[in-house]
Amino acid sequence: MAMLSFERKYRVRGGTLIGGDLFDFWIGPFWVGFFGVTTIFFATLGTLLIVYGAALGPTWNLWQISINPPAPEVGLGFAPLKEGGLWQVITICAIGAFGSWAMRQAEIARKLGMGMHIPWAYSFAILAYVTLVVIRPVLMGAWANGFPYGIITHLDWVSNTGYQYGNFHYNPVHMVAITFFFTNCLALALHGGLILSATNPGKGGFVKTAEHENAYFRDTIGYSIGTLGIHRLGLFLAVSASFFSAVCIVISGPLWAEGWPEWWDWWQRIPIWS
Ligand code: 07D
Ligand code: 07D
Ligand code: U10
Repeated sequence: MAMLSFERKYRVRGGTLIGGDLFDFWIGPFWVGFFGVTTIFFATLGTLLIVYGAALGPTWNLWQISINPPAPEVGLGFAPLKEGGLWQVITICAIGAFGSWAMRQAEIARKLGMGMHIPWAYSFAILAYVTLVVIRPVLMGAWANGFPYGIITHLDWVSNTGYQYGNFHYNPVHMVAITFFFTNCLALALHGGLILSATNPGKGGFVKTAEHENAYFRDTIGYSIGTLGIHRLGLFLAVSASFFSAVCIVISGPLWAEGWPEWWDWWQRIPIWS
């Protein structure tokens, strides 16, 4: 692959955390690095195990393939490969691959002398996943509480788990997480719209500056968060969405085992009403 004009300047050795110069090279557009090798290792092994699980049957239909966690009786023990053991090893591979990817992001940030914002942000996605397949199952005493690895079956898991708590919409932390997701979407639409409207004015128009952008929002809502601020806000909203998602599911079961609508009974019992 051709080198882009800036790559000769930035593609230099150094900054690795592990492995020194050993893996400090590029293959095509990809920097390799120690954690690149561990990513490829875990991702390849995990994918091959999913294919093996699919080969065991009963279907090759991509949407219906499912690698299920062990039965509840297994508790937190090891299961035979064909009875949930595959799910356990694939989970280890997934955590290995996602963790390696975060470390790879950190090494590349170091190589370029940049901040650690991206690896930290991605770590919150990993946290949500680990909460679903490790932390909550451990707190509930069985791997069976993890979600199955299948395109349709993981949707069934979300629905079943939701209805297990009556109406999951009543989970107050689910409300907070959803609000962060929606706000994140609004903020990105506003930001994308604002940048395009200022910097891509169409034939014959003039490119506008940050002053125009600030003035636009001051005119509209009386306040502008600023050009750096909107990116801080975006990162905060996105990370908070993942964080409160992790919280909303980890409290379902370990902290609150009834229906979520019943949780709101405290509201009825406030003395002020009587
Ligand atoms: C666009 C970046 C690209 C990533 C993509 C995903 C695989 C899986 C595996 C055949 C935004 C690649 C997919 C590698 C193939 C096998 C075994 C990211 C972008 C394109 N889900 N989920 C999807 C995962 C959970 C839920 C789609 C992963 C939780 C609902 C895809 C995980 C809960 C809906 C997918 C995960 C949940 C989906 C699109 C891990 C709560 C949908 C994802 C590792 C979070 C939607 C058929 C997307 C859909 C969908 C992947 C976890 C709920 C298959 C990898 C258990 C309600 N999920 N998901 O675009 O169409 O993400 O489902 O935690 O409606 Mg899911
Ligand atoms: C877990 C993904 C991590 C991904 C990683 C990377 C690869 C590589 C490679 C492409 C967290 C994977 C990478 C595989 C791919 C290449 C090359 C992200 C994760 C590490 N809900 N609900 C949520 C809404 C209902 C229920 C979260 C809305 C019903 C349960 C979010 C609605 C019931 C759970 C959310 C709604 C119900 C959730 C999901 C509306 C069902 C969870 C986002 C409008 C009857 C889950 C931590 C998330 C959760 C969750 C939104 C409805 C049940 C806030 C908007 C009422 C059981 N729901 N929900 O967590 O919190 O992303 O998970 O109705 O477990 Mg809900
Ligand atoms: C943003 C931005 C901005 C930009 C931007 C962006 C945010 C203003 C300046 C970026 C945004 C975009 C480009 C927009 C689109 C992005 C999305 C919608 C997000 C979703 C992204 C995707 C869906 C794409 C996902 C693609 C991925 C993850 C790449 C997949 C590639 C790999 C898995 C390879 C990774 C490479 C590695 C790990 C290292 C190198 C390795 C190899 C090349 C392979 C060779 C292997 C080895 C050397 C190791 C040997 C292997 C071993 C030991 C394993 C063997 C094991 C066995 C079991 C066999 O704000 O600014 O503009 O652009």
